[in-house]
Amino acid sequence: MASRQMYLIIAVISAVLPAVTLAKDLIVGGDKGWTVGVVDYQAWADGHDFWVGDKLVFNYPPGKHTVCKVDGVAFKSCTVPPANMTLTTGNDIVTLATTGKKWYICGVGQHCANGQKFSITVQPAVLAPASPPMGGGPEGPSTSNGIVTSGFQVLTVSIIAMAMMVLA
Ligand SMILES: [Cu+2]
Repeated sequence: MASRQMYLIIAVISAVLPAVTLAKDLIVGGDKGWTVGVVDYQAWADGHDFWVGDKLVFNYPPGKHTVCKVDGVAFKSCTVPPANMTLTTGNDIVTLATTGKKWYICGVGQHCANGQKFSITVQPAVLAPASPPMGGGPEGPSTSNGIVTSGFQVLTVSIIAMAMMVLA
């Protein structure tokens, strides 16, 4: 009986929580924006969680920088893709549509070589509510460290705890 109620609670939480986590806009570099020589973008990326449905916002004066999505090899070598694959508006919004590793660089001059680049790991929008809050997950993203415990996971645990108290 009790376990049946738990399943019901988990089902309800599964249905509700993804909506809570959707559509988060992340301003790359915060109020410094997308620039060169000022922000450690990898440190910025490592300090955030990225979920499917989130948006990356690149703010910069048009003409000063660009945004290129590249693969891991081009990321390392700072190889700039063709112009038609480059974003240039100065308010470029990239929706994270799929899970896995993504790499972004600036295509102007030596900016990438000078640190205007970062990689992220995008996680699935729906996280199994039963997974432990500090567990790191089966994917074990390289950016993961103990500091990054998302509010989402805290919320999940809180809701489960409250639900259990109500039914106790
Ligand atoms: Cu640049």
